[in-house]
Parts: sequence; structure tokens; C-alpha cells
Amino acid sequence: MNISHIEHIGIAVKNLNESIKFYEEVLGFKCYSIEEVKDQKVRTAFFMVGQTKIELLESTEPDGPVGKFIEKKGEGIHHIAFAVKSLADSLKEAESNGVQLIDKHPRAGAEGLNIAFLHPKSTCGVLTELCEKP
Ligand code: CMX
Repeated sequence: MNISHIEHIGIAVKNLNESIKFYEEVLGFKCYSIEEVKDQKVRTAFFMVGQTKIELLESTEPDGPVGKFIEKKGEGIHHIAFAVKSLADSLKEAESNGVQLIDKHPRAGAEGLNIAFLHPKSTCGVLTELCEKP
């Protein structure tokens, strides 16, 4: 699949502002961006930790993917995202290896990236996102 690095780790939180406070005031990181992704029904906050990015996700609707996740499992790690060179090729490769695709085609995600999700039932229980810089 030609994965180059972990693009980010997504963490589902109930309250974005409270969680930003913890990440800034207790852990000492700086939130560099807050963005709403309307079609995913989330508000996100980003932090760089060394070379690794953390994305906090607050649901804007109870029936969104993060709202449903929190309802079922509570706050916690929601997904891992890998950077790939060609998202379309990686999706084809994943599908040919029997992986269930949530997104059959790349779509627009936060920070201007093209993204697609693989279903956790076929990725060892971890919701997996692939990201490509356009
Ligand atoms: N990690 C691991 N397993 C997960 C999961 C997650 N994040 N979310 C759901 N599941 C599991 C559930 O526990 C459930 O398992 P069981 O059948 O064993 O109980 C199963 O998947 C189905 O869960 P569900 O609550 O019925 O939810 P849906 O099938 O409606 O949706 C999923 C699950 C993963 C397909 C959906 O959340 C999705 O499409 N996610 C991709 C988009 C997304 O997560 N967007 C938010 C982030 C956007 C961003 O980063 O910008």
C-alpha cells in the first residue's frame, strides 16, 4: 500500500473545549487548528506531538459516527490514519485483499486531505483511515 507514516490518531471526546484544556494545560501541547467537518458531523482539534498528529473529535450530532461510538464505547481512541501516496490505488489494493471499504472512493477530509475509511470488522477491530495529500 506504500504507507509512509501515521498521519494521525483520532480520539473521540464528549466535550472538545474541555479536552483541549487537558491536552494544553496538563500535557502541554498546543492546539493549532479547530475545524468542523460537516458531512462527518464532527468538530475536530489538532495537535502536533513531535512528528505525530493527534485529532480530537467531538460529535455535532448524536447520530454521527463519533456520537454513536461514544454512546456505545465511551470516549477513547476512535481511529488510526495512515498516509499513502495514492489513495485510489491503496483502496483497490485493500479491496483486492478482501478488506471491506467504508468509502469506495476518496473524499474530502479535514486539513484538505483526501481520505477513505476501512471497516474495523476487516482491520483487526481498529477503524482505519487512509489519507492522501491532494
Ligand atoms: N472502532 C472500532 N470498532 C467500531 C468503531 C470504531 N471507531 N465504530 C464502530 N465500531 C464497531 C461497533 O462496535 C460495532 O461492532 P459490533 O457489531 O461488534 O457491536 C460495529 O462496528 C458496527 O457499529 P455501529 O455502532 O452499528 O455503527 P455503524 O455500523 O453505523 O458504523 C462505522 C460504524 C465504522 C462503519 C462508521 O462509524 C463509519 O462509517 N466510520 C467512518 C467515518 C468516521 O468515523 N467519521 C468520523 C471521523 C471523521 C474525521 O476524522 O474527520
